[in-house]
Amino acid sequence: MDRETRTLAERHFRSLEGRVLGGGAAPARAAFIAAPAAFSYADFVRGFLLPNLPCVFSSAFTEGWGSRRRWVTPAGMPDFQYLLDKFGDVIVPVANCGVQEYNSNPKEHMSFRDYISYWKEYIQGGYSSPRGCLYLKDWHLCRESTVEDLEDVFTLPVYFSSDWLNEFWDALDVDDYRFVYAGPKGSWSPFHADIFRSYSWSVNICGRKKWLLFPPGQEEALRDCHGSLPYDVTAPVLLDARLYPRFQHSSPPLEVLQEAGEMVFVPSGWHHQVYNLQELQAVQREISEWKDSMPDWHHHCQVIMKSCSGINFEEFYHFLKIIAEKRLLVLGQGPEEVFKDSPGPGLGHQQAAFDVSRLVEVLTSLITHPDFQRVDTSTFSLRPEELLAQLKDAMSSTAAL
Ligand SMILES: O=C(O)CCC(=O)C(=O)O
Ligand SMILES: [Fe+2]
Repeated sequence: MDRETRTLAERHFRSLEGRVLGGGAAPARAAFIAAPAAFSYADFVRGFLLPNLPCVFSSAFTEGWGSRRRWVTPAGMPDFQYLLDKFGDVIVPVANCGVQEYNSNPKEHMSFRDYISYWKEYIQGGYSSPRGCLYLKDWHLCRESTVEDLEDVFTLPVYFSSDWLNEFWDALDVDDYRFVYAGPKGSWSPFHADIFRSYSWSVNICGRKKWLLFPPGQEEALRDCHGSLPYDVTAPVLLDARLYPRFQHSSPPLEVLQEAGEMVFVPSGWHHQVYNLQELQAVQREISEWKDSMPDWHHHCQVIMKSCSGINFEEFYHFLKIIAEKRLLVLGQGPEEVFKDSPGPGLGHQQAAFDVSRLVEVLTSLITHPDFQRVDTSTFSLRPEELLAQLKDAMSSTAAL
C-alpha cells in the first residue's frame, strides 16, 4: 500500500463514522478487470475494497497457478486421475445439496476417492444419482497438506495480502479459511454471507459458476414473516406475500458468471448464493424476548454467539490482539526488514499503519460494547485498554509516515 492510498482509505473510514456501506440496490453488472499489469493494489483499494463493490478478475490473474496447469485436463475437465493419485486417501467433507438442514446442508465425510467415484457415477447417470447431488465443500486442503504436496497450487494475489482471519489462524496453527470446493453441475451453495462479515475471493480452477450477490442490507427484504433469511432465494415460496411480506419490494441481485480461471471478489456483508453450472471450461435479536426472565442472559448470548459463529467476545479480542501485535511489529522494523519478513508483497509500512487505524476503531467499539464490559479481562495477558493505548500511540507516531 502506498502513502496516498492509505490517506484515502483512512479518510474514507473516518467519513463513514462506523457505518457499514450498503443499503443501495446492486449495480447492474460487476466490473471486469482484464489485465494484471494495468491494475495495482491501489486501484483495487480505491475501486472496490473501499466502495465495497464486487469485481471479477480475468483468468490472466491466475495464469501461473500450478492447480490450473495440473488439476485440469486439456478439455477443461477436472483431471480425476491426477487428483486421485495426489489426494485419493484424503478424507473430505461432502454436503448433500438436496437436503436442507436449517439454512445449510447436512455434511458427511468420505475419502476423496469415494467422492470422485460418486461424481463419475453422477455424470454417467445424466447428472443425477439416487444418492442425490453431493458437493465437496470447505475442504481445508492447505491446512491438511505439506508444503511439498501443495507445490505452487495457488499464489496469494497481492490484493488480498492483508488477510486478518487467515493470519490469525496461521499464528495459532489450528485452522484457516482457505477452502477447496468441487462438485458437478447442479451442486450449489445456499444463501449466506461470509463469516464475520469478512470479504472473500474465489477462483475457478475449472468450470463455471453463477453467483447471485446482494449488497449489504438488501437481505432485509428477503426475510420471512418470522425474520428468518431464506435458504434458497430463487424458491417460488418467496412470492407468497404472507410468508415473505417484503419480497415484492426487494431489488434483484447482481448476477455474475464466473468462467474458468477467473477470480471473484465478494465484498464484506454481501449475501450470496452460488451455482456450479458445468464442468467444462445476529443472536441477540432472536432471543431478546427472554432477556427479562433469564438472569444470565448475557452469558447465554456469548454461548450462542460461540456456537453460531464459532467465536465469542473474548476470542474476538484475542483475534484482534494477534493481528495488532503483527502490525505493531512491522511498524517497529526498519523499511528493509519489512520487505524481508512481510507475509506478502502488499504488506509494507503503509498497510500496517492503515490496519492499525482500523484496529483502533474495531477495538474501541468492542471495548465500549456493554456485553464486552461484562467479560472478565483481568486474566488477559494484555488488557484491552493497554492494547488500545499501544495502537493509538503507534497511530499517532505513524501519522507522518
Ligand atoms: O462456490 C461455492 O459454492 C460457494 C463459495 C462461497 O460462498 C464463497 O467463496 O464465499
Ligand atoms: Fe460464501
